[in-house]
Amino acid sequence: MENVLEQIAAYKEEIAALQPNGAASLEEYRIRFLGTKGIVKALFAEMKNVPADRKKEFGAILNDFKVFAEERYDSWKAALSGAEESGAASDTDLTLPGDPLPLGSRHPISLVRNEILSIFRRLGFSVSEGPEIEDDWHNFSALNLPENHPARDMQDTFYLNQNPDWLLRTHTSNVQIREMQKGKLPIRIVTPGRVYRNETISARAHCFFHQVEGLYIDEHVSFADLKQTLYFFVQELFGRDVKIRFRPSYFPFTEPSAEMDISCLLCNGKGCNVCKHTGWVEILGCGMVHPQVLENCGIDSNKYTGFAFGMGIERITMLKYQINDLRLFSENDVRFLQQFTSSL
Ligand code: 2NL
Repeated sequence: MENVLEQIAAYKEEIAALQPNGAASLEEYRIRFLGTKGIVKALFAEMKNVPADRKKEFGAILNDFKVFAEERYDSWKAALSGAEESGAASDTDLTLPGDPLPLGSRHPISLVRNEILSIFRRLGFSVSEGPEIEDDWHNFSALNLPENHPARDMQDTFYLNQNPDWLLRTHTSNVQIREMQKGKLPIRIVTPGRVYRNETISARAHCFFHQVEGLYIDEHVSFADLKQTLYFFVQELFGRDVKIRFRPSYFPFTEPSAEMDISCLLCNGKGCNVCKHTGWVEILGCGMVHPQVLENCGIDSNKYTGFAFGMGIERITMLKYQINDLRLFSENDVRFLQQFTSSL
């Protein structure tokens, strides 16, 4: 009994001398003194060894000690959480404004591509993508480009050194060829993507650029469908007042073929530098898919017809934002890029 009382007095002194210095030591204290296997519990277990006539005295001392240990714990804990809330433990001034996170902007090519795709999606076209490294057949042969066609020339096409049958695609038609080969009809797709041509870099030419091509194949698709689709497209992109005209043209993969002009956005058709005083600017090439191209992909050209078109995104972006040098698109000068914002 006397031993236990001495022990209690020693614990009391020990607790009184403790300094709170963190949540970990607070928890250590709780476990040691107040836990289910802690000192307070153990002292209460001593009760059974105390002679009956001293139980009341011992019980009172023990209870005092328990209350003392608990109070120390509570005030220590309160001091700690108070320090956390007020930030007193660090020198951070929580009232200072935060560091701004600068928002990037989309590349103008991405903005215009997204706008183009969203217009065609509303017409029921779906978006399809494919490989930039392609074989000769999917890029050229299937499209009715004869073996000796100038577009296949080393000057225009990047061939891979490892295998001269492989090349960097020169248009996104390869995606449409692959879609046609799947044999699921009808087809109504637009194919955005980067394409490559071996050209000397200047204000008007680059070794890569971006295209959106479109393809619609079903029974009874006509040139009238092509005209209405493209007319709707340019009205959505450039506004209701835009006018269009078609000029006959030639592509090996379409027959008949045409180039489509829109009335000049800058001078409204009166004549300026952009339209070279003609009032019109070319924006895309198009035509009815050549029957041989359909047959090359296993589609019955007696049953099915289709139209196709292709446009350069850079060209349309330059028109829309009056940009006069293609190189700006690939130099990543933030002073140029920061000027473009949009929801798309
Ligand atoms: C242009 C002209 C064009 C096509 C692309 C095409 C694709 C298939 C079959 C038939 Cl798989 N045609 N694409 C048709 C006409 C013109 O692009 O000036 N592009 C920048």
